[in-house]
Amino acid sequence: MAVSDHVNLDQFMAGLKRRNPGETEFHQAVYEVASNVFDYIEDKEIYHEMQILRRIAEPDRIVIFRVCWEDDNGNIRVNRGYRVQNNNAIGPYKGGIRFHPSVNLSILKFLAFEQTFKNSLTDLPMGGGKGGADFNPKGKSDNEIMRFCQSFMTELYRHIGADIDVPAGDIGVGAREIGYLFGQYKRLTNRFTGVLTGKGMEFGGSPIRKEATGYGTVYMMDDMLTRRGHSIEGKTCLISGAGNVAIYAAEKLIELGGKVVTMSDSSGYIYDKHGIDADKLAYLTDLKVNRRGQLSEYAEKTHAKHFSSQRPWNVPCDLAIPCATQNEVSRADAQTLIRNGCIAVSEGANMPVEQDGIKDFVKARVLFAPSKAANAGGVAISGLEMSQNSVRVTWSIDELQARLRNIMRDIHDRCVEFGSEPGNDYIDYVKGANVAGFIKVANAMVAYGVV
Ligand code: NDP
Ligand code: 2IT
Repeated sequence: MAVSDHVNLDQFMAGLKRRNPGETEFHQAVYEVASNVFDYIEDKEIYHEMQILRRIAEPDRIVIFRVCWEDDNGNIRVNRGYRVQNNNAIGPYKGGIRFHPSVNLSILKFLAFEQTFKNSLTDLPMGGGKGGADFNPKGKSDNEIMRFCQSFMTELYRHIGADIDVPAGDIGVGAREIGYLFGQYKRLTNRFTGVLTGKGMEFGGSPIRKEATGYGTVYMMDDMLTRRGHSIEGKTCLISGAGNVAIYAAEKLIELGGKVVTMSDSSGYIYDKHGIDADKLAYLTDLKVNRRGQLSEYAEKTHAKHFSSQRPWNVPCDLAIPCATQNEVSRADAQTLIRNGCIAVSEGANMPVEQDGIKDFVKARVLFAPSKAANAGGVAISGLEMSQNSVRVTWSIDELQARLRNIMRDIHDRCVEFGSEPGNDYIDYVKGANVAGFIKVANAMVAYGVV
């Protein structure tokens, strides 16, 4: 095979931007990985020769489709559905589905690209994918949600399968939506298979799937702090978001003796200087998950303050766990956190901190766990849900708790292995996660030759 001329990072990024114009989130995610991987592969000719990074940054396949549905007033509504199948070198495509009005190709390509490395880090056999629609679930009735999910699956079912592509939840897609999607898949194919994860316990779901992402993000925080002789006990923590990831991050943080003083949603954030305890969190969970309300109502019922349309990052803290959405921590927010004494950040959401903000955290030696490592606990338990479905068994809660804890510890340790530099005791977890995630996918692609 001919040895190709090496392109440098700038040339690589210029090519990526030319081929994917205007897709800023996708550019951002690829740059973060490429800037570390280019250093790592400098003296490893095979990865250059085989154009591995260029190939991982070109999705295997993208499906875009119309989703037509009827609202409760009899109006015909039209949305756009997507599935980005990024890479299946180490297992079937795997990754969530997002329903949010902001969903577009750039966001789903960034998420599918990230997922490829995240899933590799779990050490389970899963490739990377992501899907969704620009559908806004807010204010819709249960029947409207059901009709939308059924219409979405009526196209998607052709492209997925237990050994092909296994979607799950993400923003706007929780237990209710997974139930409707799975029901429609089963009806269309007459097959009961593990084609989705995050299912209800009655129909093949796994214990602790709903808790796994939030718990895992806190385990990563715990492992980073422990390595430096600190602990979560007594630390003040800012959490953003009030959805699946945020709620279970808060639960675990409180259990480990931390004090959670903020949570947020699209209405703004709440600040509870006494700390959100288990009872208040139960009230908040009922408000957000069962009644689909807004955090302003939480503030009315407790002593918390509600700050409309603002994010929580100016509140003094020791720890920060962003769990809402991408780019919710700007560079200025990162600098405020550093100034206020924050010592560690664990990303529950996907890519919540802007690129320059990450650089500032690293420069200030703030412990920083990037999302592809910190929030991998969710997809790890999804991978174990697939295993359980394949052999038609359900493992115990204790078994899954122990596996989640071990998987997160292994991910932490692999980040340390690949993120250490001689003579520097600060671990670059971003580099560690990118390089460790890359190696397994890259080696599988080398083994397959040019495909
Ligand atoms: P949910 O829909 O359950 O919760 C999302 C929360 O974030 C809600 O409180 C929502 O507010 C808020 N939010 C979402 N978008 C915005 C926005 N643009 N501005 C302000 N607030 C916003 O989603 P998840 O908890 O599942 O996902 C949160 C993050 O975690 C995402 O980045 C997702 O990709 C990531 N993630 C999720 C995993 C999972 O297993 N679910 C696994 C790994 C990562 P409101 O309630 O008002 O809508
Ligand atoms: O971003 C993610 O890792 C998820 N939304 C979960 C994916 C999954 O397949 O469980």
